Formats: sequence, C-alpha cells, structure tokens
Amino acid sequence: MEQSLQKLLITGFDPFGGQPINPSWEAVQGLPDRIGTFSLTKLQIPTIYGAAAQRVLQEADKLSPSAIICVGQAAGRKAVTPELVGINLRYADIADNSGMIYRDSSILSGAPNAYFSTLPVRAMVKAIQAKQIPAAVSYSAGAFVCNDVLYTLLHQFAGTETKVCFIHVPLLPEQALHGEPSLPLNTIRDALCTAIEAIQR
Ligand code: PCA
Repeated sequence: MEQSLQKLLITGFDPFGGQPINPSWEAVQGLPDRIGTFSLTKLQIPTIYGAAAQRVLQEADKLSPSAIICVGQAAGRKAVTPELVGINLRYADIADNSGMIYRDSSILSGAPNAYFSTLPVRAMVKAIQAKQIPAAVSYSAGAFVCNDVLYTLLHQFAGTETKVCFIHVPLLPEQALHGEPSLPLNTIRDALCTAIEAIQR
C-alpha cells in the first residue's frame, strides 16, 4: 500500500529592494508537487512586515500542514542557509514593499525574545553539503521580513504538530551585478529538494 502523504507548505517572497526577481520564489515555484512522502503547496508571499506571516497562517489554516518551510533571498550569502532561530525584533534600513521602516520594534509585544526552528536544520545542512552544494546553519535570519515570518510562525505553532523552518538562499547569477556571491537556480532548487528529503519521517 502506498505510504500516506504529509503536507508541506513552502513559500517564497516577491521581489523587493529594487530587484526584478526573488530567487526564493523562482526556486520554490519550480519544485515538484511531490518530494518523497511530502505533497507540496507552494505560495508566494509579499515582502511586507506582518502581512507575509498572515498570508502563511491563512493558508496553513486551510491546509493543516505538518511542515512549513519559508524561503527567502539573502544577498551577500554564498551558501544555502537554514535558519536556527527567529527573534522578536524588527530592524532594517530598507523599507518593506508597503513602504514601512522599523527600527527596533517588537514583532509581538510581550512574547518571548526568540524561538528555535522546529525542523532539523542541521540534518538539512548535512544533506545539502553531501551533494557538494554550499550550505551552513545560520544563527541569524536578520530582523527584516524573513525573520518576521519565521518568528511569527514559530510563535504561532509552538508546541503543535506543525513544524517550521526558514531557508535563506543566495542571489541568482543574473542578480549579482556587483560581484556578490550567487548560485544557479537549479542548484538552489536541488538544495531545497534535498532539504525536504532530509526531513522525511
Ligand atoms: N528576503 C528578505 C525579505 C524577503 C526576502 O526574500 C529578508 O531576508 O528578510
């Protein structure tokens, strides 16, 4: 008999900061609909504080996924970097896609300072590295919209059966006009598939 499928909600962001594309969505939208025992639901979310996480929560409410992986662009990084922690902080020099700028605000006032990811990020990194793709555990998702989504989801799903993590990915070669590190789209997609394979139960 066929093994029953688990649901995975996977998201990528729209472009921000004047970029025409966002590698996170480019990679996520091209993933297969099924990877191992996971059936994937792919969702593009806006690079907007608060709204991005709400969009994921809305979809998760309909889907009841056992895992949620959000993917985002991290210019300057040369490796695929699963994030270990989300912090209760908003701080960035740039505006989000609705024009909002935050400098040292809480995401949720009175909530804990931080949460650890509930998916096995170290196992993901090992599996990606085994494919000769650069990968490393990251201990900071920053304090812009990616961290906002990670923290909000970890808070919302703390102690539940829905496990959450975030993966930052480098720029694509066509975005790296000033010599920033980059990885080809196929390589990023391969890394995401590998990370998903690594968390099968
Ligand atoms: N990266 C940003 C937000 C959207 C994205 O793809 C970040 O690292 O916060």
